[in-house]
Amino acid sequence: MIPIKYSQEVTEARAAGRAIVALESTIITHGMPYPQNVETAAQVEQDIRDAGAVPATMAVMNGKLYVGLEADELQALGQAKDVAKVSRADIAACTASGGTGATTVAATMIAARLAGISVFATGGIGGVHKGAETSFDISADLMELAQTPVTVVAAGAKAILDIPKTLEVLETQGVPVISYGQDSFPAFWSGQSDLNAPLRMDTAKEIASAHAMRQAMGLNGGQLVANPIPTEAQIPAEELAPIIAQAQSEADAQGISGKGVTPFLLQRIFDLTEGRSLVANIALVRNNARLAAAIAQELNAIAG
Ligand code: PSU
Ligand code: MN
Repeated sequence: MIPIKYSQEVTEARAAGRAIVALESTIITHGMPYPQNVETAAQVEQDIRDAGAVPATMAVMNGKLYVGLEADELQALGQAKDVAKVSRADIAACTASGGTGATTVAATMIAARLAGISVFATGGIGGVHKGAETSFDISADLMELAQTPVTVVAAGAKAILDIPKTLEVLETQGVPVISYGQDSFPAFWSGQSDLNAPLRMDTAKEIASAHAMRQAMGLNGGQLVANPIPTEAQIPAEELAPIIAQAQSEADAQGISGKGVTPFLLQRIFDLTEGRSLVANIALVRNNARLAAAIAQELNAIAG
C-alpha cells in the first residue's frame, strides 16, 4: 500500500475529472531561497488555477506521498531545514522510513504517474553536467523521461549543464524533445541556444495529441517540452557564461559532487547575479505553468 495523501482541491479535481498539473518541490527546498520559494510556489499554483487546471505540488512528508499541498503544508516545507532531495533512487526508501523529502523532476514524474497525472510544469530539468565524461554526473531526470509517461514542461536546460550532451542522451533514450513555438532549443535564462530541438510544436493541442499517441502506441516514457523564457525576462548568455564558469570551478575546487552539485551551482549563480537569476527563474516557471495547464486540458479533451 502506498500512503498517498491528496490535497482537498486535488481530491475534488479527481472526482470531477478535471485537468491537473503536477509541480515539483525540490525547486522550493533546493532551488530558491525562503521566502521567495514559498511565494513563487503559491503564485505558480495560482497561475495554473487561473489557466483552468488544478495544481498538485508533490512531496514526501513524514512517510506520506503528498499529491497537492495545503497552504500551511507548503509554508512548512518551504521553511524546513535540511530536507532531503529525493529522486528515483530514494523516493521509496524515504517514504517507507517515514521520512520527509522534496521531489526532483524524476521523483515528481513517479508521483504523478501514481496519481494518474500526465502533465508536469517545472523550471529546468536536470541533465548531463559539464565534465560528465570524467564525473559521470548525468541526472536521473533523463532516464525518467524515457520510462514514465508524463509530459514535462521546462524552459530547456540550464547553461550549468552540457546542453549538446543532454540532447544526445535524450535522443539515445528515445525521449521526444519539443521546442514550443520556435526551432531553437531554449537555454533556460535565454530563449535561444545554438541548437535546434529535434521537434517543434506551436500549440498545446499538438503536444497533447503526441502524448496520447505515444500512449496508444505503447511507447514508454514522457515528453520534454522546452518553452522559451518570456523575452523581457531573459538574461543574455554572454553575461552568464563567466558567472557559470566561476560557480563551476568553485564546485570543483570544493569537491562538491552527487546531489549537491545542482543546488550549489544554483545558489552561487543567485549570489553572483545579485538575485537576478531568481527573477528570471520565477518568470519562466510561471510561463511553463500556464502552458502545462493548457496541455493538461487538451489531453483531458482527447481522453473525453
Ligand atoms: N534545475 C533547475 N532548478 C532546479 C533543479 C534543476 O534549474 O531546481 C532541480 C530539479 O528538481 C531537478 C534536480 O530534478 O534539480 C536535478 O538534480 P540532479 O542534477 O542532482 O539530478
Ligand atoms: Mn547529478
